[in-house]
Amino acid sequence: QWDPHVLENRQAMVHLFEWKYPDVAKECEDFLAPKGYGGVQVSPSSECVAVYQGQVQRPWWERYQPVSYKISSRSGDEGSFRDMVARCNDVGVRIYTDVVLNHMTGDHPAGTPTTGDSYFDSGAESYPGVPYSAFDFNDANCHTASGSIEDYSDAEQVRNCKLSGMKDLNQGKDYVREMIMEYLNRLISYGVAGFRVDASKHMWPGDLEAIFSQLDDLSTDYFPAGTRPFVVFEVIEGEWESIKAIDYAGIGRVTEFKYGRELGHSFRGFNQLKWLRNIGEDWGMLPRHESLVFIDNHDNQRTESNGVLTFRVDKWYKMATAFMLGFPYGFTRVMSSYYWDQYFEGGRDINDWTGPPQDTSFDIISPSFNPDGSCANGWICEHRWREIYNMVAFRNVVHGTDLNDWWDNGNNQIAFCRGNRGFVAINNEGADLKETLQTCLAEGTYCDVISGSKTEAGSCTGKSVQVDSSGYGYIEILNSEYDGALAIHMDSKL
Ligand code: AAO
Repeated sequence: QWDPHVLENRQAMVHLFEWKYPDVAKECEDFLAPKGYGGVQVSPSSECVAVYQGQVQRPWWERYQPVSYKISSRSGDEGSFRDMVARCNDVGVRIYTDVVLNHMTGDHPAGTPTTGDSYFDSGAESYPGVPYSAFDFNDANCHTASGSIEDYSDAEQVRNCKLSGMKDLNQGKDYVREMIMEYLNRLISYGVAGFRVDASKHMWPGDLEAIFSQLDDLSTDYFPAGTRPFVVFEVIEGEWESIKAIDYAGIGRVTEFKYGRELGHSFRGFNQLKWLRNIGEDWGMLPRHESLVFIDNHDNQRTESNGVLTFRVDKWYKMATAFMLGFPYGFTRVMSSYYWDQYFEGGRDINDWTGPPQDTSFDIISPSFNPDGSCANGWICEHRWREIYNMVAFRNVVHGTDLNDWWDNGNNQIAFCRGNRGFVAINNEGADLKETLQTCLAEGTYCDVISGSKTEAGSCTGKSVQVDSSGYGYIEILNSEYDGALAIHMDSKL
């Protein structure tokens, strides 16, 4: 349940946030497989509430309020979901579905529309599309005055009370477990490789273990017999809270939020890059084989945009991503976003609800692509930025090696090797980096995959590095350059 079941030479996944399933399928074929991405996290597929609340018209977050486990959302229906899974698997790209199992909807007036054909009555806690009724919820087990979580330091409340007022399912009940397992097994039968389990912190590890240990093995249409589903539990470990990410690591991987936050902190200049040498377990993070890491996710790119790095600070973002993809810690997830206009009031972006690019009938608009492969019409597609997809290839090439030959200037210029297969340098100093460094690579000329790419004809569209017979090469990253990193590897040899 820790293994993402990617192909051996594909060691990163991408979160195609709010993409439609036919677009994901096409992206697997046209871009992800050729560039070496191993898998895709897709937004929740279950039927959910369709939110129209004043200014807030079809926010992205409606998908975190399910009304049933039918596959029916703005990303597509059951048919398009199945087609996507098949087409991605056919080109060796895995699909991981975001699943919302902790709760159903918040309070909505009677007659509120859904993304499918199910009716629901939040007041009566009636969700006939599953079906769930009031008996299936945790109300009797929650003892706060409001019925919602009031104190995050109290694990009992966090798990038995409502998260943001949403009806909290009791996963301790056999019936609820059965409904959830039927849903997850259905997704498995279609060929998904695993799940991102939303709001896991708000469910008891024992209940999750009961559910996830009894699920079917993955479909033998695509995986060897006896393969267990990959599971990543979303747990945001709060410094002052009693619930720890490690509490969930015994049943699957866990999101390691500290990693992206620490990188944000470092690249923004609050901590010298030289300290990153041993980021990971030594910094109190999860064991690397149990953690999923990312620079930002769909939540904190909205709520912590002064802390974590996002596409809006692109130079730092690409440097931090290069570090993450170059560094041997955790299974890596690349975020792929869409653009929205921020508007801050009282320190909060009041537009943070804004949904994906959509037409006047609120249907999601497919991304379009510029001649250079980048996305247009509102989609950011960080995963299509050269500096990022070339570092995914780097990670694939160096997979199986550890870190060696770390160098730093005592401050914000760093470099390191991955075995004798790859070398990365990063300059976040207010000054040029001009050093002759050990690259650990065989003698030859290498194409820097950050400033350019190695072409099919074998030339380089960016800078190149000359490596001598003892592995040394002259490395230059000027402060004025567009990108603050440089990376070369075995396969970028010219
Ligand atoms: C919407 C409306 C609400 C309304 C509700 C019901 O916005 O006003 O009441 O509907 O009608 C998303 C949106 C929500 C939305 C919801 C449902 O974000 O705004 O509510 O869909 O439509 C906690 C959870 C974590 C959760 C996160 C957002 O633990 O699981 O909140 N993430 C997932 C999804 C997310 C989704 C849901 C769950 C719900 O990724 O998209 O919500 O399905 C602290 C706590 C964390 C807590 C955060 C944020 O974290 O520790 O547990 O996460 O605060 O509240 C430091 C601290 C750390 C702190 C962090 C804050 O670093 O160390 O402790 O900063 O960023």
